[in-house]
Amino acid sequence: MARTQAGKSAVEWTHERNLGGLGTIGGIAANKLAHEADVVIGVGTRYTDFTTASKCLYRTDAKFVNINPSELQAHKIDATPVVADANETLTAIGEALKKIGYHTDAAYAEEVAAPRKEWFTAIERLDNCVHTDKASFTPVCNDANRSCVEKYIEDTGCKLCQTTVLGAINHLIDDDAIVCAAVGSLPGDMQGLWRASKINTYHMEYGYSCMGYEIASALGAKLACPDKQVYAMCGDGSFDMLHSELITSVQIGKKINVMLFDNASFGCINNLEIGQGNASICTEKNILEPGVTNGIYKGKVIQIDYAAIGAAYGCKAYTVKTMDELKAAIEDAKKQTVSIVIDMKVPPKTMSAGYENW
Ligand SMILES: Cc1ncc(C[n+]2csc(CCOP(=O)(O)OP(=O)(O)O)c2C)c(N)n1
Ligand SMILES: [Mg+2]
Repeated sequence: MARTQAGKSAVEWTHERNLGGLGTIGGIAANKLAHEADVVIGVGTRYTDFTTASKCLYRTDAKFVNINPSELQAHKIDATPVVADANETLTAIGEALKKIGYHTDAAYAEEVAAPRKEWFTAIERLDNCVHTDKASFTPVCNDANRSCVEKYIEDTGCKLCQTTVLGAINHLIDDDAIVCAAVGSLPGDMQGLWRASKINTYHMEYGYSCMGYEIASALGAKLACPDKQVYAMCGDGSFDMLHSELITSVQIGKKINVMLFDNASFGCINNLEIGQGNASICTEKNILEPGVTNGIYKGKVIQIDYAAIGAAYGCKAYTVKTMDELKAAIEDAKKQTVSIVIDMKVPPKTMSAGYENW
């Protein structure tokens, strides 16, 4: 059982057949099995490009069965279409299998359990990345612009790794809290690493990668589920582009929590830029040095006080530079009734990298 971004919290992560997120930004376990699958049953999926890794995720002779109430979606990827409600269809299939006494054989169960374990190991490692010193630290995205990590640490004094912060948030917020995200490096981190303990607690915009959807969607989730804590997982670039619903949330008294990962860059775009052999042009938030005209910004890292921005809007705001500060901020934020901004300073290149499928 592998999950798309939209289906992420349809099944709890603790389910023994749950292999986590799949696709271009998915995790190791789901992608490994997807490569080998002879039959793929798509439940409600639209097979977006990220889910199929531009169709290279699957065997060329794999057969597809698509259960989807939309005929258009059910016919995608040359599938055998089942135009029907997913719940009713899966219940009917379950009953039919029960009648013939079908169960997963032990060898196949083992085949599924092994990569699941591998997924846990990857999560464990990324939950615990610590920067001690340059010589002993290898960032997860260890590319030709690797020196931006130490530059960030030198200019800001902050060195919490992004995946470690995300893992801590996963542990610290309530199990039934709703997390929203949209763009940047966070959808990849969350598709690969986020553990959704309860159903319907994960909302990701990942059809169009729409910057600025994080905070707007968090307010929408809060209106739909007023009793839940809602967290917008947001990059600095996305926050810069659009966060006006934060003001609306204050205005209408609907509390949302903005978890702002400030790596002072369009981090994922910088990774792609460098990965394609380019120079780092216009994707790092450094000051432009006098006389430089080639678009390469190598002056001091711009340190934006996002907590001050949040406070100016009337939010309760926190700046986080250490793990203790993160824990204290999340716990204190739970007690507040007004919207929250937690400005977390994380060096670039400390997000997760791709697994098996780009
Ligand atoms: C409206 C819009 N403009 C541009 C892009 C291209 N784009 C995707 S991610 C990204 C940078 C996001 O930066 P940030 O939010 O700081 O996330 P990070 O990668 O640093 O985690 C850009 C420019 C987009 N997806 N949507
Ligand atoms: Mg960023």
